[in-house]
This record gives sequence, C-alpha cells and structure tokens, in this order.
Amino acid sequence: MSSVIETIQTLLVDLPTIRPHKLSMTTMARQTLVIVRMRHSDGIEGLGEGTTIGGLSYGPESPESIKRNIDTYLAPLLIGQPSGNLNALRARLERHARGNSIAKSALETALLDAQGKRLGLSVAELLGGARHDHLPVLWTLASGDTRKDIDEAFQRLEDRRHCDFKLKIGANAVDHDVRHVADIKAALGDRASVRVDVNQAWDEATAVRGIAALQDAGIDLVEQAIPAREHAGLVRLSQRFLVPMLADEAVQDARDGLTLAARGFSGAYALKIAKSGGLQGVLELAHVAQAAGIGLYGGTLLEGTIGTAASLHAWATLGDMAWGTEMFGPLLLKDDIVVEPLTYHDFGVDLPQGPGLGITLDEDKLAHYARKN
Ligand code: MUC
Ligand code: MG
Repeated sequence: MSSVIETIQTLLVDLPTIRPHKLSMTTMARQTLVIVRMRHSDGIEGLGEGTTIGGLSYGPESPESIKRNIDTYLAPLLIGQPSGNLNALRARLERHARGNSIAKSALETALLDAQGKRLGLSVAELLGGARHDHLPVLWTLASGDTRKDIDEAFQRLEDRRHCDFKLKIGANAVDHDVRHVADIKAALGDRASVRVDVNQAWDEATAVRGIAALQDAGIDLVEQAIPAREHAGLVRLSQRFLVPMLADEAVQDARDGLTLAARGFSGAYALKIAKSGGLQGVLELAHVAQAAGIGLYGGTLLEGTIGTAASLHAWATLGDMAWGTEMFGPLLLKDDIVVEPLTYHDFGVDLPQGPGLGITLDEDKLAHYARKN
C-alpha cells in the first residue's frame, strides 16, 4: 500500500542572534523557528520550518499561532492522507483553511522533503531541476550603529562572504536614517551595492523626501517604503524615481503580483516561501513577475537552515534573479539545529545536495533549544 501521513509534530525552537537585529518595527535578540517533523507510514520523515520576525510585529502569524494552528487545524487535514500527491494536499489545505501562509509553507516544505527522500531526488529536482548550485547572498547591516555597520560590512567583504548590503531603516527620523545610509555608502563606495528596507515605516510624503535623498546618495534599491496595502502609492513611487522599488510586504502571492503589475508597478518583487504559502506558491509569483518584466529577489523571513534550504531549492529552479538573494538567516543565529550547516563562500551559498532538502537534524541541539512548555 502506498504511504500515508502518520504524525505531524511541531516544535518551537528559540535561537539567540549573534547581535541585536534592529528593524523599523522591532529589535530581535533571538529568533523562534517552528520546526515541523512529518512522519509517514513508509518510515520517511519530512522536515519543514515556519518562521516570522518579532512575534506579531511583522505580520498576522506568530510562532505560537503557527504551531497552534498546525496542531489544531492543519495537521488533522493531512493525517491519514496519501503522502505523495502534493497538489491534492495543497488544494485540501487551501479549501479548508484560510490564510496562515507561514504554517502552510512549513507543511509543504515537509511534504516536499519527504517526497524527495522517497524518490531519491532533491527538492529542486522535484520542482523540475536546479539551474544554479551557488546563489548570491547579501548581508543585512542592522546593528543600529553606523560605525559598527561599516566595520561589519568591511569584514564581510574581506571574508568574501557578502558584497551586497541591505540596511534596515525607518525606526528613526528620516533625516537621521538618510545620513546613516549615506555615511555607509560613502565608506563602501563602489566596492558594494547598498540597498535599504523601510519595512512600511514611511507615509508617501516622507517616502518621496527620503527616497530622493537616498537616490542622491547612490542607493541601488528601496524596499517597501510605505504600508503594504498602499499599492497605488507604491506604483507612484516606482514611476517617480530612477532608483527601483522592491515590493516586499505588498506582494504575498501571485494574485498580489498580478494586481500590482497590472496597476503599472515596475521594479522588483521579494519572493518568500512564507508569504506565498510554500514553494509552489512562491514560484507562481515568480512566474507572474517574469511575465510582467518585474525583477526577482530571493527573500527571507530570517528562517533557520531548514527554511533557508527550502527557499534555495525554489530559487535554484529560476533563471537569474536580478537582485540575488538574502538567504543569510542561519548566519544571524549563534547556533544551529542541523548536523551540517549550509556552506557560505564567494559571496553566496551552495545549494544543499542529496535527497529532499539535503538537511539532517542534530537531535541534541534540537532538544537543547526546543521550548519546553
Ligand atoms: C524583510 O522585511 O525583508 C529580511 C532581511 C532582514 O534583515 O529582515 C528580513 C525581512
Ligand atoms: Mg523586507
């Protein structure tokens, strides 16, 4: 008899960050991963991860709600179902549960990991095959201190680990933020691409003032300057400035991508498996963007190694991503819960090899960092 899904376990795993990570809406000292262990009747275990930023400060799902909603609503929809038909399982989740895209992404990742292990194929192969085995990765400078950020950037350049940098701004007054960014860009000069992420902190008038100054300072890309739902404003900003806009919170899935493109947006979309409910959903958004001539960027919600590996398998199937990726999540964490961490070198990361995600859990580390209650 073919395999069925037997059990789905969820664990909250708290890992400290290497330094405070300061965003417009929160400062992170730790990251909480929701790890999914999905066991099948053929003895195969699939791993998944659902992760967000700063409790409820990034979006409507928190680590605790992801766990609770999987345990209470989503897992019962999957248990007892045939393991291998991912399209049917995805449709079943969509039909019976609204929203909860991060929880769904964690489950779809676990299904893909198990299916890959079952068939002896990597997740990228399951998705049609990898076109790249090494992907560029930027680093986010977000210590909150200009001098420290400059030192950090030079260190990363010297190590050949990153040559593109994203600065998190929006927590301070716009003039203060612009000075911070301009000082970092002036220090790095042509050695590095510098971009900013405002995480929705500005209103449109502030954005017009801020972006004009950032453009003069030589910034390459401006991410989500205004609130997610202000699509018309984002279109206006993309048409007003030479510096391209990167839509992040504004585009969750293919439907958002289509709406924004149809309204006249130009620039780039940040793809995140967590926003689109998983790898298949995020690739649908990528294909809409490609059809509309909008650039691609491989985004993160600061996932650990499992979520990062899942994203890499999806990005690897795409052609060139105009703006590379930001799959540095594991590097922001002091420790890991996997046996072999991802390999970062030469300004990027290697696509993990082997069946499924190519990732093995370190049971001792997992037990150590898993929340006990
Ligand atoms: C975001 O909004 O892009 C990505 C990098 C980082 O530091 O935060 C995330 C979230
Ligand atoms: Mg962003």
